[in-house]
Amino acid sequence: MFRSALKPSHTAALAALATAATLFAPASHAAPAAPPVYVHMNGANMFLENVVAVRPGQKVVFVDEDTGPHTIIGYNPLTGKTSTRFNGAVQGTPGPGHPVSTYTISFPKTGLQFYYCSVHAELVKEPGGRTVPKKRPTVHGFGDPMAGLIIVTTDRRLLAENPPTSREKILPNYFGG
Ligand SMILES: [Cu+2]
Repeated sequence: MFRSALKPSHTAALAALATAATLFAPASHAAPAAPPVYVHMNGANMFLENVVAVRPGQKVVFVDEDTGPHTIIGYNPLTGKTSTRFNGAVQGTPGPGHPVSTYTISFPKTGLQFYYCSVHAELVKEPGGRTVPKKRPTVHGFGDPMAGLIIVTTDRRLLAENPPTSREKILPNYFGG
């Protein structure tokens, strides 16, 4: 009884598998989805990997391993306009073993996506007309403003130049304050 009771469901499972195999067979020819590219915020009020390249649709994940909060806001250096879509915020973390706050975005088309952190940098229009991020005078850190660039491209050479840290979500050595 037990065995015969199992049989129909077993048969159904096999049929489902066969159907799934048929359905998904063409997908095996497609390239596997690229893993996310990670950009880390550390204790230096910087985006550690401040230039990365991704394919259209590939995820960029901003990871705050700092103790303080940051924002990630897209802007157009030609017009000075900030983006309403590319506009994220992340919270700080007490340190290793605690959860990290992340912000994920992807871009459907190729192009250049400039961004900055409005907590630690500000956008300034230069005399030539170009808008650039500058370090806020009160912010500790290096001379460079907290800003970065995402190159959305299908160029394999550019995609291969991402720093090794951009492949790991958590970097053990970059918790800061
Ligand atoms: Cu910041």
